Amino acid sequence: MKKIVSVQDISCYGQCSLTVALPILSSYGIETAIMPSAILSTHTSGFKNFTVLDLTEELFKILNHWVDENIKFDAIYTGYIGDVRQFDLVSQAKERILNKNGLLVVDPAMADNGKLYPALNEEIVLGMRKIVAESDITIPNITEACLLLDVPYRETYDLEFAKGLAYNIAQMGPKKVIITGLTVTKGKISVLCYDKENDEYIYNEENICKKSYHGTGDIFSSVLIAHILNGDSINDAIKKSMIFVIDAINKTMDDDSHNYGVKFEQVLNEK
Ligand code: PXL
Repeated sequence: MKKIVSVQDISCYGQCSLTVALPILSSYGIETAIMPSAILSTHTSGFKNFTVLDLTEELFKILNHWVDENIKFDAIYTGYIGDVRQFDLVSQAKERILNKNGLLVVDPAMADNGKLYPALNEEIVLGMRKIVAESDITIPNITEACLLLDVPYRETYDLEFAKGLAYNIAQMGPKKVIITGLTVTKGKISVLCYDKENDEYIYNEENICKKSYHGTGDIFSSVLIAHILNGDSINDAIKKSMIFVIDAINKTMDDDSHNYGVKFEQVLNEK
């Protein structure tokens, strides 16, 4: 049984970060530990006056205790990080609690639709660059890919532009760069992976969904990591993760009162 630790916040309400990563990874038979980076009343997109309790100092204590207990993981999966000190924590965790052939997977969850999330700033972008450089796999959306490379965000672009982003992020360090949320063909949503070890691009397209929702990036990353840890090829893992997210959106779209996240639980029950 594979063992993973996920470093991201608990948004107590809103179907994102740890409240989606934990159930999804567990349902795929992966033992999942957590390093809750902060506790927020809700996520920060679409809710006003959310509360935040930072847990940075606690995370260092948790790490030290796990080192004393000789606890190790097959993967570390990071998502939204709200405090710059936590980038060092991730680097230390890689050194101290990741198995020799373990994977550091960084979803640099910090921006969407051309904008940083409301509570974040440029220092977070710099920190994300540092842990992306140390990662084995990174999963930015197109906005995050532009921020990682300091390239101006564009609403329209072609596949060559996306390939350039993926290639250049791979030069920062990671072996695989998976860019999500691309629209290079009208009416389609796509994901592009650059696999540096095989010097190959893997491209998948699906029909676009009529609505977009918060938290779908976290769901995509969690399903993707589950498939990778369970031994699927990267292409199969990407395809299955795309279908999972699209199914979850389809199950949510007819409920106008449910606009803060998607009903991924129903997809989990059917798989
Ligand atoms: O889904 C990314 C995410 C995670 N955690 C928090 C967020 C966001 C996006 O806004 O605000 C707290």
